[in-house]
Amino acid sequence: MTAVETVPREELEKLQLARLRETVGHALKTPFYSRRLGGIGISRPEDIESLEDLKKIPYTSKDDLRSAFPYGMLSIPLDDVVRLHASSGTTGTPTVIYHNQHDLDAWTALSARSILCTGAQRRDVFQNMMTYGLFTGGLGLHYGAEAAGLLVIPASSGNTKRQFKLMKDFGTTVVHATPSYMLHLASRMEAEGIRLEDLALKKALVGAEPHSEDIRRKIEELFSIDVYNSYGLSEMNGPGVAFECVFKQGMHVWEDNYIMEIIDRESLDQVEDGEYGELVLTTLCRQATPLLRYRTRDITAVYPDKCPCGRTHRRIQRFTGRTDDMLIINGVNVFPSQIEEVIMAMPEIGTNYQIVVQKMGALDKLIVKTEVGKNIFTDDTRDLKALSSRIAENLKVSISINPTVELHEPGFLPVAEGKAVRVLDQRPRM
Ligand code: ADP
Ligand code: K
Ligand code: ZN
Repeated sequence: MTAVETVPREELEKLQLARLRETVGHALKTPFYSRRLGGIGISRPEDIESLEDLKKIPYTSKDDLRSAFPYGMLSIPLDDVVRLHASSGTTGTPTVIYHNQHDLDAWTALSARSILCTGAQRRDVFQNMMTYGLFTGGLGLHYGAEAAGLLVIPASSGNTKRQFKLMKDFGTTVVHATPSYMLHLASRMEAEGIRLEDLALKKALVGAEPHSEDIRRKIEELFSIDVYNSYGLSEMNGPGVAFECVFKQGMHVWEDNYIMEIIDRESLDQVEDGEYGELVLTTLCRQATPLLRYRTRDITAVYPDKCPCGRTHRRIQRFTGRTDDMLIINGVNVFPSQIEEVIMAMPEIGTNYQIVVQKMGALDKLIVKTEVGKNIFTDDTRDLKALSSRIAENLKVSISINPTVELHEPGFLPVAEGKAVRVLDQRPRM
């Protein structure tokens, strides 16, 4: 355990204040924040006198990030940027986070800390089954696991057969995946001829999507392993924002790297520890894209008591939902507005559509139903097939998910009375 994980709260707050000032200094170099902070009389880091002063700063939203696209929130010269990650915006414009080497090193240290916090060790073999790429799930913990000295298998997501083979061949002891993928693996085990004894699995780190305590227990029983909850979001780097320790009672938010606030979703005022509200985070160790009071839209509560592990960084509860309409489909974030944008851009398609999300086995399935002109429904189904694959391709480009597309005659879908019910999330409630 690193010393900062158990630092007394008073010292932790001093460190937060010093780092908040630095962060405000970086933020002032961005067009977006120089305007915003200037508007409330903050023009130098020293204008932040105490942590209380953070409350003067307006919240930052995903829309702010989008409106600053591409470089409005960048605080350093492009020459010094070494990587970017992007996640879906509410429409076609993604939200982009830039990193310099300092930022990546800080993130690596955090994800190494997170992995070690679950009791993983140098001798562990870590199979990373999260997607590598613009998503942060893959690369985020990859570098952390290497820095922590584990043997990393950069398997990326999908291809169940190969995942099992890698696990068997290299004696994988720790995996990183979405909880639904873990359940999917379990359901495929018998068909793939894998017995539990063939595997050396001890732990799974799961995140990127909401899941219940029951799901955790189910995965633990199916594989006879320990499962730890992992939270992150691209805007705050990615995985490594909050992680469970071996006590598995909530996730420690790494408060030396983030200032955490929980706010009432209506009044936007801070709630007491123990009460549920929206998580708001401020980066403390990021130079290229500092974010002040970022509204995550994720709903959680702080555990009021101390963790038996001795860490002083506060823990948060499992997330109970979001304050916006974002869907999480197999760990991938999708806004209904992104789907609408794709559909509306295709002249062959009418204006009525429906988005259905279901469970197919352990995994999520996205079905997009649209109405098209009657004249396309002839005995020759080639046009229909071509159109639905074109819609599916366009959606895949926009949301990185392969949907099932259903085309229907005009009048098939329910007509909207008042507010249209366009999204049917039919997955079981957790
Ligand atoms: P990641 O690849 O780490 O999931 P994204 O930016 O794609 O990052 O998605 C972040 C969002 O995913 C969060 O805002 C939250 O809604 C959801 N999420 C991530 N981890 C968890 C978790 N452990 N439990 C519930 N939801 C989570
Ligand atoms: K996600
Ligand atoms: Zn703990």
